[in-house]
Amino acid sequence: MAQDTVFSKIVRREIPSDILYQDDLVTAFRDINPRAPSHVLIVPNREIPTVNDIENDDEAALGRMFTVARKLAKQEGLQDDGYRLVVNCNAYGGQDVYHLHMHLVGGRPLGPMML
Ligand code: IU
Repeated sequence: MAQDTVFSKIVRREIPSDILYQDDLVTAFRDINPRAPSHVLIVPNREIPTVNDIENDDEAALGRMFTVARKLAKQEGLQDDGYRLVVNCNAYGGQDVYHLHMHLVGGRPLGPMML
């Protein structure tokens, strides 16, 4: 399947991005429109459009996203004050880019979830 979201292009380093981490399963880069002092996106290298499209074989990449989130939260100095991890799905979830991604957001009090 063709991989042509903007995030796939970032994963393949075809367009510039501030990549903080990359391995065989996931890539992490700074959000282009940060909503907090630290705002990093962690994506599986495979272009999974939404949470609805996750397959059993994706479990390793999805687990890696959390361990990378933990490492980057520490690297960004967020671990003691805390931070938020968010995954949006489809229109009502506020998803804009259809390549599954985890937001790592911190560096200021974030307040309650908008639910
Ligand atoms: P969402 O969960 O799909 O709504 O989040 C998409 C995020 O991707 C959003 O925070 C954008 O600022 C961010 N982003 C980016 O970092 N680089 C890009 O080229 C594009 C979107 I397009």
